Amino acid sequence: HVAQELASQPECWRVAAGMAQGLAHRLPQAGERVAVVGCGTSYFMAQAYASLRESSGQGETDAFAASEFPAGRSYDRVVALSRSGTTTEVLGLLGQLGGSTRRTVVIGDPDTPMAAMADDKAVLEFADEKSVVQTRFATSALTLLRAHLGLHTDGVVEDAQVALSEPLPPGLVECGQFTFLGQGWSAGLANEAALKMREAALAWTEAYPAMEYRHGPISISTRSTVTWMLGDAPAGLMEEVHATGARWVAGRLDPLAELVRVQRLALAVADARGLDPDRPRHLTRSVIL
Ligand code: F1P
Repeated sequence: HVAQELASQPECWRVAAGMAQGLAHRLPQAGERVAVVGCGTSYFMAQAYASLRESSGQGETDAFAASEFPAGRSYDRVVALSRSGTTTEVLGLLGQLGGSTRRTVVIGDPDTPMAAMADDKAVLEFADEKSVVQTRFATSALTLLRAHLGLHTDGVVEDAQVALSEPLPPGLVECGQFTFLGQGWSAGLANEAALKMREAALAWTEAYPAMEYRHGPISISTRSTVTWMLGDAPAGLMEEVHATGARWVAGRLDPLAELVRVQRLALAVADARGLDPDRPRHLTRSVIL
């Protein structure tokens, strides 16, 4: 399933971006104080969206893993991202919020407990997935939210098509360790890139905000490390990474489309290791306590 779902992302993103206007009144309004929450992949998309919204000047926006929401903190609106609509920590949090907080959910399935608890819903049924390992739901949810912010997303669908059709850089599959770096909103995408490599390929991966990598983590870098920068690299970082002997991969595409390239790498590494990405070890499609 995951290979087919991954490949459908350009079309899903086109649909998601096209829904933004019609859903505008159900999504965060300019000036609201917003918290965005989720678990796993959905949390990393929350990080990316929070950074985009805050930097676009539309209002203070914090991202939390649903289990780490600070008790007692009040927001105008909490936006929960969840493909399944059933994840325990998200449901628990939505149930605890005070009446003055608006609950907004971005979900894949309308017929779920999360949908029933929400004041506002954005349902992306077309992007729902059979796989355990998430690809298109998460990226489509982020595309909807990005388009709702009015950010320039022309070209992202085309970039995703390029990401699907171009060969991956040669030799990556044999590498022993994968580090993903991002800055601003792409720091959340770097976290998601690392998670894909773990879930699908059981690979040793790490992820950092780009400049943080210099403050200790770079000590593990060797000739068998791949360091993949999602988005523009801070000046001088590539040279520092090269000096460790590591391979540097720079993203030319929109960072969300770069994530598609990493999803493909995760499947390629899984294949090389004899793993079935449709049966990831120890994982379930929805994590319920
Ligand atoms: C999120 C989640 C992730 C995990 C895996 C399956 O669920 O459980 O934590 O990484 O990809 O999905 P959801 O709340 O988005 O359904």
